[in-house]
Amino acid sequence: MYNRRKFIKISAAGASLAALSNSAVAKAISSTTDAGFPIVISTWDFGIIANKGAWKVLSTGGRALDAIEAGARIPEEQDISSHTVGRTGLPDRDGHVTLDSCIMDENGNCGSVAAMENIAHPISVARLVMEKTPHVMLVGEGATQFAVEQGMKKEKLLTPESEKLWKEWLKTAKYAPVMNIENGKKPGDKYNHDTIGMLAIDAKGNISGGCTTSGMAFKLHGRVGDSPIIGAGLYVDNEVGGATSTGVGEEVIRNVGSFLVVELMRQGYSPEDACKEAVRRIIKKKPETAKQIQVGFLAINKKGEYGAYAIQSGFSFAVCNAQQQDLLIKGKSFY
Ligand code: SD4
Repeated sequence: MYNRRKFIKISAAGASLAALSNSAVAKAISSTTDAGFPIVISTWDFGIIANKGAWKVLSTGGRALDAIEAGARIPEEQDISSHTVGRTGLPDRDGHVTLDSCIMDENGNCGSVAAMENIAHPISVARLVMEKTPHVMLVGEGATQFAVEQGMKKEKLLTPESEKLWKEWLKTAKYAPVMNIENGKKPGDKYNHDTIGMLAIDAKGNISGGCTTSGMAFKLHGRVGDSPIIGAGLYVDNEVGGATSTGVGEEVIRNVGSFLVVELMRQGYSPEDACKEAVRRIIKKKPETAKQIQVGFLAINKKGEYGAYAIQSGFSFAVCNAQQQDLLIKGKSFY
């Protein structure tokens, strides 16, 4: 089924976001949007390139799960500007690039890898965990070993540029991973660390989601964020919708954020209102911390309506459907 109708109420145009991508149309959204399906939505500005990969699958009648994997692999492979996903991710405090990812399908199946090294495509390993093992999650060396056994290439991931940035950080930065504020940027914002979280609905109306990240830059070795945790960084219920998160994963885990968003949608909240309520709970529990960090949620419901909400301004998400392949929307925020 292609798009039935679309209601986008535009408020002020997001001029600063327009600069993020030449092809992107950046707009502030003031209501939920019914976009129908197939559709794919993804966090941050690099969601545009990920969506394009997913759209190749969705627009030809493919399955949402395949679209998620195809889309997430693009920033894992290519996004040399971000240093937050896959091959170009920044390392931990000790110089290891450790990757977190998970994936979930329309049947409630899920797979995940955490703190995995030397494999560039954690989203694909997460899918293999889901499909080829009786488990949900593999971590560290076990995840790498499994990936290699499945035929994936083991390689050094620390790029010369990431190594340089890490060495610079070692010289000056105090070790404080959650509050890793450099140059006035907030932890969890797009300058510090971003995750690509993706949600797709295919032509049959089935929902899948995935997320992939190198997590918090210069984190403690072994630190795992929300992105590979089902219910925190991602949750899909094919009867209701899906949600994913970005930002400081510790706060998302504490509030089981993505599960909460989906459960709120089950109770009748719109995607945007569900995301707003999940953000509100994070702020309510730790108001002072919340002022200093970014957390954002992105959600879609069974009808293809989508929405997002973040603690801080600056959160963006990308939308791709039959009408538009490169829409970039500015998420609303509390601050
Ligand atoms: C984490 N949530 O590891 C991820 C990183 C992220 O914007 O999304 N940053 O905590």
